[in-house]
Amino acid sequence: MPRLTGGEIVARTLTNYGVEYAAGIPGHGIWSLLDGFLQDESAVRVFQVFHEQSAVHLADGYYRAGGTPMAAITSIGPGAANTVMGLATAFADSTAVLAITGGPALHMKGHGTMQELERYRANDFPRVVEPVTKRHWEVSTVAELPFVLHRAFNSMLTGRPGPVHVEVPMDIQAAADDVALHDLERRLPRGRLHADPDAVEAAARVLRDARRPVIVIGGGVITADAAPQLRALAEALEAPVVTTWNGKGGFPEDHRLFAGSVGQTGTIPGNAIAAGADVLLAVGCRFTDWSASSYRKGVSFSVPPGKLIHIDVDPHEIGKNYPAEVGIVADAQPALADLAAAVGTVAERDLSELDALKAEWAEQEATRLHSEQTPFTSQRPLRDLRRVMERDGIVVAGSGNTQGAVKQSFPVYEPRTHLTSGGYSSMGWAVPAAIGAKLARPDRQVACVIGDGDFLQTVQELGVCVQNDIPVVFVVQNNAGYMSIRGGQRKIMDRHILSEFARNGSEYRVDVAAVGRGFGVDSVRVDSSDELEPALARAFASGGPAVVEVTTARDAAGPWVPGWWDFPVPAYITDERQDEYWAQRAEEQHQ
Ligand SMILES: Cc1ncc(C[n+]2csc(CCOP(=O)(O)OP(=O)(O)O)c2C)c(N)n1
Repeated sequence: MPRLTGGEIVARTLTNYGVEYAAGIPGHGIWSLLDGFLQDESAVRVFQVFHEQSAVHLADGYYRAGGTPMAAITSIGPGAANTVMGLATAFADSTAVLAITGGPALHMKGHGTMQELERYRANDFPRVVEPVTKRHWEVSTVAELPFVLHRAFNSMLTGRPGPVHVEVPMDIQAAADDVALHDLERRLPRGRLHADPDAVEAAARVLRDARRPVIVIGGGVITADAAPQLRALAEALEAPVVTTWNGKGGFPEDHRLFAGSVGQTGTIPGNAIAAGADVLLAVGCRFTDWSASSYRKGVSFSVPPGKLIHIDVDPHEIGKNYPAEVGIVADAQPALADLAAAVGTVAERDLSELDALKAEWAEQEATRLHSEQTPFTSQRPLRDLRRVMERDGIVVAGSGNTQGAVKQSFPVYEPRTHLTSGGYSSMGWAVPAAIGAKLARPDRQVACVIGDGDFLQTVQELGVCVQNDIPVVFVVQNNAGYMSIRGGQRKIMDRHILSEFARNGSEYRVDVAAVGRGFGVDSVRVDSSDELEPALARAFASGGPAVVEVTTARDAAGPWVPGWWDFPVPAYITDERQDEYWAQRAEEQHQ
């Protein structure tokens, strides 16, 4: 048995488990552990970021793009506390991230050591991560570290993945013990969780009798690498497919059966087709209010009277937001294959309604996609970006208008080519997540499409791209404010507070291209539509990181809103907006 310090154990274990990268910021609370990565036996490359939140987002983007985990490693106290946003974002969307943070030395715990919170309970940080992680551990001996690490990997990678946190006290990082390092393969289950055959048969019966079946897919299809099985089933059933935010990419958007996306910023055909289903097959989706139009009957879904077959690897999701005719707990890949085998091939369906809705939508979209107006619509830069990007390029969407516009108007064709922080919709996520995506898939083009507000929350990570030659193209839609928020405020309140960037009552617009140049990134601002496509093409051709700032309109630049989202109207507004809100709210089905 080798005699190893806590830091050496972590570095060697990550190496043995095939982890290629870690990201973080050093501090006194983690330096003994980070030092372990300097030994010859460690093959993990450690990146330094400018904010610990970004380290976690970067690992999150890496997992979403490539399907394997990386680690985020931070110091004690504030360094550790800065991971919370990253963990929450990863937890909401069920992505695997390993966060390792330092902790007070055990012999000092509770004495109020530097950066320790102890007024309520000694070393209280680990409790902060409880609601934002799948599991967390506080290590108390060197000898238990190998065990804790294989438990952490087992937890984050199996079933419904999620972020995990391990706190390693400073003395444990430095102390040594005789330990055996474990083989991860023997700590993970083999194969995938298959469905109960009776449940599959019950679902097949319902599907065989369906007149208007529709499949709705969420991020679970992508996590389970189940796109081929999904496509085979959809084609056998001739069932249209709709996607949630995180399901985008699970089905090729140029396929005849692709109907669109669902929810408030879904598409008209996506919502209409899904709401018209007599049988809805949901795979790896949790029916958030955003995707389900706040459960308003007939807007995105009609369950009941439609019957729901719900496949999810997490039993907790079955029956949560809609009653399931058949609930199937299984990994999407075998479940869809078994279901396809059980259903067989059904008679051809008339898809003329779907074709007509899609044609109508394409016509409506064309006005914004091809618009030459300046400042630009949100959609025009997307059109030009799609033209210059390869089919398998990865788009990472920021929060706000770009997130909805990408969902609606940037078609993708393969799993893991559309990344969005759907569930938590965190500003600050997209820049580091795009960097992580490029690390995971250096062979692919990666574009980060983002608003100025979101960009400015983690803009400093441009420096990570430059220091490490990571060629992400950042397409920054600069509308001088949080304009999606202003749009919502105006819709409900007819006025707004904050949201615009202003100085003495005039518009305040950050010179994003100059900021990019400040970090050493090739940066341009584009103000005319003729320049868009060439500028984007040049950005990819440069082979380095690039910022393309596009000046977008403050008004009418957002995505369409074909669905419904429940945001309450203040009681002092007593006009038709209040009546309309309550009328629509009365149509919501919460069960
Ligand atoms: C960390 C965080 N804070 C606040 C919000 C609420 N929010 C959602 S979108 C948005 C504005 C985004 O601004 P920008 O990136 O400029 O895009 P725009 O809305 O202008 O298209 C805000 C404040 C959020 N999602 N995340």
